Amino acid sequence: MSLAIDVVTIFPGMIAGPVRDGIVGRAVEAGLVRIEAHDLRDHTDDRHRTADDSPFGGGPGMVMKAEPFFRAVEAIGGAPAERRAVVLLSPRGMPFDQARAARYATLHRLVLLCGRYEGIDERVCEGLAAEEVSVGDFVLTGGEVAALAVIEATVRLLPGALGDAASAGADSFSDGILDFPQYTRPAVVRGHAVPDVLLSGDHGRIRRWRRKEALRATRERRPDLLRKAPLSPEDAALLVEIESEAKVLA
Ligand code: JF5
Repeated sequence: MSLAIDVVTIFPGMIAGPVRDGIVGRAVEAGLVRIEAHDLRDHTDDRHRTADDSPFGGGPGMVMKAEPFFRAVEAIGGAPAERRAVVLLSPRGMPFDQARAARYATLHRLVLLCGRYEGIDERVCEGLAAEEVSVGDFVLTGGEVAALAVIEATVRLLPGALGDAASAGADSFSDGILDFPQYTRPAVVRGHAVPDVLLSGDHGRIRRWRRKEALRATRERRPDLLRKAPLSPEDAALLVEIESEAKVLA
């Protein structure tokens, strides 16, 4: 049984276009995943197809009404609860990460709900047992771009989605730290040379250099990841080197 992804949105075109391209489009073509965007307004019940209303308790802006989301998800239909997730994209959500993408890639059904304005009536989350998820600490104008990020991160993990050359196992985050830097021809670009070690043909030295630069980037940019990552005794030794190099520069 393959994965089906259903997106509920007032802008289905924001999803339908992007999922035709690239790795995701190819996975759809290959039958690894079905992706459908549903217009929330098809599940409203007034002449104006109203999807929002003013907030109880007052305040600025509008809140998305609950009932159209309930109807949309009922129309989508189910899968066994342990093989399905309903996910609401919002800056209030739990952080989306590689582990969550890996879990979504094991499901039969993933339902993504896109909010806009000041948010979605809280009873949608309660009533549909939805998990509220955020793709980062910033505010978008709607959940659609966040839903696309979840779709990409999930679909590329489906068996067969990446060519045999590429592999999801070799990415940033597959071992909890950032990737090492990459270089390609020519050997000098606008006066900037490739590190000599990468031209040496010495695969032991290259492996060690890459691990060290991955650790250096993680220490510099994402010290939070470094504290959680499973580090070997060799990693610890490389970090000591990096630390003393950083002191010299300081
Ligand atoms: C949204 C209310 C949803 O801005 C986001 C978002 C940021 N990270 N992950 C999702 O979603 C749109 C904005 C305001 C609900």
